Amino acid sequence: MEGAVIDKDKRSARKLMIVAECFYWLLFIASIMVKCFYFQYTTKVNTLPFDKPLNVNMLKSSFAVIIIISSIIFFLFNRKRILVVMVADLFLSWLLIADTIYFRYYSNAITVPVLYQVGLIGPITESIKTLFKVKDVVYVLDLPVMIAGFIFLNKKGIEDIRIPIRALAMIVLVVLSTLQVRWVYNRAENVKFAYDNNFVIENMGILYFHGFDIKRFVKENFFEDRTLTEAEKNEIDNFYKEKKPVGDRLRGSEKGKNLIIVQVEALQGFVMNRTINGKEITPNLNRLARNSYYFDRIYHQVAGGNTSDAEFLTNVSLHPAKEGAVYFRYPNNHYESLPKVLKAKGYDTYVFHGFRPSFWNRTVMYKALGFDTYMSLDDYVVDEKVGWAISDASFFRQSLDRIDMSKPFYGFFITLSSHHPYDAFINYDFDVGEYEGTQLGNFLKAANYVDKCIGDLVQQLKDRGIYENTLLVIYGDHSALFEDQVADLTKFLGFEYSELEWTKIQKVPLLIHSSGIKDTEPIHVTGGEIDILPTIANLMDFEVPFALGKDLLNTDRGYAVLRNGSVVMDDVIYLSKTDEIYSLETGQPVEDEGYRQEIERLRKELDISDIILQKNALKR
Ligand code: GP9
Ligand code: MN
Repeated sequence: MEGAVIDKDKRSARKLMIVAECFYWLLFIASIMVKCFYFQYTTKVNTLPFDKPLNVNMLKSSFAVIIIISSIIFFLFNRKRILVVMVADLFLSWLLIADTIYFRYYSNAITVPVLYQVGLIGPITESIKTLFKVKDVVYVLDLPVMIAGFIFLNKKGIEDIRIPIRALAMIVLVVLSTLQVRWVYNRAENVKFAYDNNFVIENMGILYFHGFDIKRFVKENFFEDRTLTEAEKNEIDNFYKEKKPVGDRLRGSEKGKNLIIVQVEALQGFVMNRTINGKEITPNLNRLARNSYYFDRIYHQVAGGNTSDAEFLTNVSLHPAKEGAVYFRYPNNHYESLPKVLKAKGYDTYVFHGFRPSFWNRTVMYKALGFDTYMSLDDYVVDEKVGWAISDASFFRQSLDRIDMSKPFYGFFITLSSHHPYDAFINYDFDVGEYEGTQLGNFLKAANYVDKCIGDLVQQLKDRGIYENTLLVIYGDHSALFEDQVADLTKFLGFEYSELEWTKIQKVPLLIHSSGIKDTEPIHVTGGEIDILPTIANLMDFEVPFALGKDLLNTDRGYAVLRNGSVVMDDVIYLSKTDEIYSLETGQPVEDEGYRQEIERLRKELDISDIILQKNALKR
């Protein structure tokens, strides 16, 4: 009789424990879910309305990730599981608080590389107080209950659950949740994940993003051998030793001036000095080119990082990564760069780009490149919108306002309005005749617009009294039109499509202008974006021993090594796809051992650049 009563008591005590434990798990899942939800909106990664499909899917994915975490804890920890749930709650709350504060400052969530970039977190410690908002208390509201609950359950004794049951529960939940995550992933615009971490967060949720980031970091750092071997060290040293300057013509002719570099979005070379219906497409650039070192055979060398690769080529004079974007893959490397060199010479260094700062991982990468000031979309007043964001006209104006012109400065301006597919210019007033309504036509209008903005920029430099003392460099980042536009483009430019002809038009204009450069002829030497830095260094009289490019004004033989392995020289072109050399003049294949050897030697530049990136070799 007594035994039965004790049994009954035990059973009800056990039931109570099960209910209490279920409640504890639910509280954990619900709290983290609420905190994730709060994170997504307080950082404005996701925007209203709450019920739009993207937001609903983000929540589905977030929920699934929490279930995965919970099931793994349940399986692994048996009687310690409640302790681990509490620790997980504390840890995830801390992580989300850190993400929030960091995000309010940098418009990015914390990534693994950031964790050991103390320099980057440095300035934020000052502002943590100001960045913390009262409503962030959401992150800690559940903690007292979580801790008290743990003490209570622990005192009562946590029940042992057999492995098969735990394993079964975990497998079922992990499989279902993973399917849910995949489902959301497949519905997201996941190609964009390569450009911007915030797209991942927006579509998949912050917890998924951390998993994604850890996976990427582990792959990059533990599955790739990143130690520089003695042989590689020698290979790099020998390569640089052989790269001797050919001359010092114009050395220091622009010494001590301010430097403004304008990287123009999608400014492909063929628009220069060309008319349509009797009107110049780029009258300002054409005029400027006649008073500049104007290079008309510069090939873009970008790869998977597109715009960001062009920035990297210009400021570091290394090739971009073979795959993916160097800005995402190697933000932790040590770089020697144009901003660093000029900073050491007493210049203030600025980078300006009117788009979201997480795009191409710019916040992180501009620190690594050594820019003092980065003005991003967060810092501009979007008083005029064209295409993706602020218009180039307003962008130039507001950027110039930001510069302290009483000191020597380097300003790197990256424009945006003329971004593919150029729809923003459909109604723009510039007559493109038969190309009206086509993508090519819209691009020509975009080029005309950005040309006008550059004309205004030069006028503003004059009005602000810095024109005479500024070296102005302008170039396009990459091509404007893909092969889907080949029909219009071949008609417009009057050529017949072939791999060779297509490669030949992958050029961007490069103008180096200052008030002292007058009545010039175009310079036809072959080069690439990688050559911009050494060319400026000669004119401004500083050293860039780390640069892989050449000084375009002191070169006896032009060439450009493209990231796909093709090589363009002054007279021939080697196409990696066909492994053939062609004469640029006749388009006919050329078989010549001398060329082959020279091309092999030039292509070495890619290997050296790859080693430097993969092995962080400039750190030495
Ligand atoms: C966005 C801009 C465009 O910030 O740089 O990048 P893209 O799509 O040309 O690489
Ligand atoms: Mn671009």
